[in-house]
Amino acid sequence: MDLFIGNRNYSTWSLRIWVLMRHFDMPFTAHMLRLDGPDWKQKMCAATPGGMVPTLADGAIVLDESIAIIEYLAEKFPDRPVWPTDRGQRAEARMLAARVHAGFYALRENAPMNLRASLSGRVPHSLVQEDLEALERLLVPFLEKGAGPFLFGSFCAADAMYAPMAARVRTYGFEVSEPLAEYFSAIFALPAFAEWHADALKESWVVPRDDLDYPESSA
Ligand SMILES: N[C@@H](CCC(=O)N[C@@H](CS)C(=O)NCC(=O)O)C(=O)O
Repeated sequence: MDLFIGNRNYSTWSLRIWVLMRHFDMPFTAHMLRLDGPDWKQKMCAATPGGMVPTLADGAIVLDESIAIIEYLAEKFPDRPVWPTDRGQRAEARMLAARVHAGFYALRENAPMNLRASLSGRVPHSLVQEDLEALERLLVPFLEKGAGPFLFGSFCAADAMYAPMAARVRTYGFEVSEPLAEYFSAIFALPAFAEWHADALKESWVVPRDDLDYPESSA
């Protein structure tokens, strides 16, 4: 399988699928398509049908939508617990994945993932407070109910979907409750996430629209 990803420092959607595939030891070759530089979009469109990352290509099957990719991988590798094995938990995990796929716009808009940056205090809390409170309401009951350290005990696709939130909270120094802080630490400690993070730190490219310290984006 071929997985097309964006810059590791910034690409939240790529991170989710890459970490999931790496964690569950699914065979794939990653191809990085930069989200910056001249003609980046044309280059992306030349490499993938939709001009988006992540794009997963498995022979003639080409998918560029994260939820569809996750479901495809879950079916292709039924021996890997991509979703919890319990039916109720599986439904809840899918619900949590859908919520972050289609929500938390204030956090996404105002606190773009930027793994190598340390921008504590740079984003006014008022801009993201509602989203942070919604995150607490949504995730903490699952964290308190289970044995941890992940939402349903061991790592699953729902956790992959929330990994960029862990990154945002750390980069911008947002305050979160203890259960959420512990959960985000578990995500950072996951070997697959740590590998992605280490590779992100080696990148030097800047995506101005996602970098609050870059002059063009501070307008
Ligand atoms: N709905 C897509 C979103 C993917 C997405 O927005 N990817 C960004 C990079 S993180 C992208 O390809 N941006 C290129 C563009 O918007 O032109 C998914 O779930 O995978």
